[in-house]
Amino acid sequence: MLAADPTGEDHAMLTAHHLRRSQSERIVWLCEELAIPYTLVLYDRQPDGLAPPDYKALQAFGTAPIVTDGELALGESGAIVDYVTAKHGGGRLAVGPEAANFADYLYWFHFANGSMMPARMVAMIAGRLGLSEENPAARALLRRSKLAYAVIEDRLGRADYFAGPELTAADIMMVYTLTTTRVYTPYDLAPYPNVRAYLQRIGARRAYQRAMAKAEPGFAPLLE
Ligand SMILES: N[C@@H](CCC(=O)N[C@@H](CS)C(=O)NCC(=O)O)C(=O)O
Repeated sequence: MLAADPTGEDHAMLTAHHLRRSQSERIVWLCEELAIPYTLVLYDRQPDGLAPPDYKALQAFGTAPIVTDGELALGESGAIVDYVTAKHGGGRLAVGPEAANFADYLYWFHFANGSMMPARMVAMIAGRLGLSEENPAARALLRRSKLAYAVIEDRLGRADYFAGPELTAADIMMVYTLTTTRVYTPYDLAPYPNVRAYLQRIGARRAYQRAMAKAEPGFAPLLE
């Protein structure tokens, strides 16, 4: 999957290690949006859902996503997105402090894994433990998912993309939390028309289509 780089920079060593149905789809999508050369390696989850030993061996914590770049093995979605945009993307898709939407960009970029993913994880664990909103402790925890969807719905009623009128790396971080995460914790998007319209905009992007076709062949992205 290596291609000639029009900037002449050496990106040939950047490898996105994608664990199927995981947050590492973000990195494939990012590389496609930036149109940078990269190598893609796919890994299947083990029966227990964990990454296989060869994935774990890439980096100390061993969770997806991981990229390798020469001698470097880097984990954590946010760190990787920042690294790839800065080091290989010439800063494209990032928003700097000079921009009026800098704070929005930072907020939504970090909301993805700082608030939304934990809320979805809590919902997943509650579901696996058979806890519903009938349980007072679970109700308090599950409220966070609802609140997260409510603030996202409000945001997407005021802007086409999370940071403003253009797609940014904040969207790269957020989209997984609204799509593939629903494989593990289904969530009815019917009450959220702005979220549904946003996901249609994302699904229409050629880079997103290419990324999902390469990263998740045979899997229809959860855009509805
Ligand atoms: N905060 C981390 C979370 C990484 C994470 O939990 N990844 C999951 C996939 S979505 C994983 O690797 N699961 C398999 C495993 O733990 O072996 C990040 O964004 O990189």
